[in-house]
Amino acid sequence: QDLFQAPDYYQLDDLLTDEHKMVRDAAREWVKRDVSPIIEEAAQEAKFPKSIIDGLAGIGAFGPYIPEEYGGAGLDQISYGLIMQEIERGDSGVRSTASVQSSLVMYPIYKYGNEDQRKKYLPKLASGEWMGCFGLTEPDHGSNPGGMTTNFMDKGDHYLLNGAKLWISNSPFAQVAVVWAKDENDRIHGLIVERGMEGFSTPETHNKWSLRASATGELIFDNVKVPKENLLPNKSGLGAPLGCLDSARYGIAWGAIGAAMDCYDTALRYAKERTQFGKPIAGFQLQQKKLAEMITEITKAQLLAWRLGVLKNEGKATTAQISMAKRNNVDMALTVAREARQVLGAMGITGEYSIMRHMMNLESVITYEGTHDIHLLITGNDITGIPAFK
Ligand code: TGC
Ligand code: FAD
Repeated sequence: QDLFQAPDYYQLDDLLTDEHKMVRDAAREWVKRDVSPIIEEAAQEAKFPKSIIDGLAGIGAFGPYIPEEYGGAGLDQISYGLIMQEIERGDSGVRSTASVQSSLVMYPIYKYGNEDQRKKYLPKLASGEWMGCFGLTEPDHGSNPGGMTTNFMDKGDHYLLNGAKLWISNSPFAQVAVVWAKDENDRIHGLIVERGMEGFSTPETHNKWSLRASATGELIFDNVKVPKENLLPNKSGLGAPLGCLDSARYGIAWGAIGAAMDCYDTALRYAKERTQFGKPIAGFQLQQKKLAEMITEITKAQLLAWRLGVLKNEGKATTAQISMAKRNNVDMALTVAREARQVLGAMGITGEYSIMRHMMNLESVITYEGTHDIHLLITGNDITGIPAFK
């Protein structure tokens, strides 16, 4: 990993400020030093490496764009994207941990919470003292979260929460869960549920072949008494959780580029070193085609992410634009990973190299935060005005 070269085929660094480059380089250095050496073993053992939490907080990965008064890093959206890119160069599961904490836990508390909630939770989440998770998906409602059945009733001095969430990143160890549930009028609200509340449990989901270094689990609510002050008061309806997804999906559009860069970089170096039939395999046209297409697609994805970042900084990025970038860039990364793995031949299937791990991770990334199909339908809806979801 010492030799990692992030491809910059179109001199995109010229579009970045000194602050962007400083933030990115700090993240890159940390990933190289503290993530890359331990991540393969963590993935093989299917263990979330808790040792990285302090480091993630240190590079500003928990709430990069949350204002400093709440403990966030107060950075812009391009810095946020670059941090996600560098983390996912190490591992998509580590980036997941940061995405969830920032965009799915801190963001809703910052955006939809009141001042007391912001002050109570955000600084502890920014420092990593508390870790959070986001409960939207249910066993019977994945792409269609509006159909959720998790619900709460007003019991006077508290709410009574019942239901279950599935496939929840960070759930097995999170202290705080932002949970989406329906009230008696079928209106969706966000509730902050804390570990230790009676009737709340978080069993881990085992035997994943993907995102093995990220802990995934359930959230089970069995008559959980949630204090009334834990309801997020400033937004309700399905648009509230979907608004958080906009922010996380944007980060993933950048993150996937990092995974692709690592696969490309590994394949390029291997192809130059590996000799067959008397010459480096990089000298064969078939391998050059793979490598040339990888760098072309990475470059296109970088331009898409950068432009989206500019729009996001200006408050102009639409949900549909974010969907297009998430869909394109994750698909690009998965294709790059599959091609890169072939360049390495048999070596590509081992844990000696990161490619197979990236490839398996990206199968989750192309599924969560809206599947590849759902993002296509979001674009289709945007350009035709006709929703084809139902
Ligand atoms: P639809 O009728 O289109 O919309 C319902 C209401 O929401 C509004 N809205 C939005 N508001 C803010 N931001 C957005 N992005 C919004 N998109 C829609 C919309 O205007 C409407 O408002 P109103 O006032 O008219 O009621 O809803 P629908 O039920 O038809 O669904 C649309 C669809 C399919 C696109 C949506 O449900 C969807 O995106 N489904 C995918 C579900 C998903 O992405 N789940 C992700 C779970 S979290 C996760 O995966 C974390 S992984 C993290 C990690 O480890 O990194
Ligand atoms: P389904 O919705 O059942 O979809 C199955 C297939 O049908 C897909 O190919 C889909 O594209 C297709 N499909 C569905 N609807 C349509 C349609 N209208 N038209 C055409 N095709 C359709 N969720 C959270 O809330 N919080 C988390 O932290 C979280 N972390 C996750 C971590 C991991 C590792 C994974 C794998 C998932 C995570 N998820 C999380 C859940 C994730 O968001 C869902 O898996 C995803 O939204 C898809 O839902 P589903 O798996 O139920 O698939």
